Amino acid sequence: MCKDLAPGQCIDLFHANLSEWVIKATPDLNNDGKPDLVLQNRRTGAIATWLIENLALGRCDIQWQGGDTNWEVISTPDLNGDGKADLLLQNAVTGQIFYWAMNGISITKTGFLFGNTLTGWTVIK
Ligand SMILES: [Ca+2]
Ligand SMILES: [Ca+2]
Repeated sequence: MCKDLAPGQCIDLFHANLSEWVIKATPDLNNDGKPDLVLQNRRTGAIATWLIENLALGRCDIQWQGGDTNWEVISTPDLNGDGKADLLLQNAVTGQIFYWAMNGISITKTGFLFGNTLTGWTVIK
């Protein structure tokens, strides 16, 4: 699904339905010392990342097209210690916790941190 869109393409992509997208977090995805954007579509659950470069919108990517709104980006810790933020998602129904290891706007690895049902528990934001 990675498209690695140029800034102009990103603006076209988000402009069509900008009101559906919510900024979930502003982690430093590419370790340049500056925050970037993690957005989630409230209608579809789709997840996108968008680099900020020189106070302007840079490259972006739709990481997941969505289709299950139970999955929510809940935190963006650096899980593997490479200096780049990663994404933690939690399923609101099952409580399962899933990670995406990130290199900028590219996903390098994914997996469950906790794949069993974890009803009633949420990761503190
Ligand atoms: Ca950055
Ligand atoms: Ca990392």
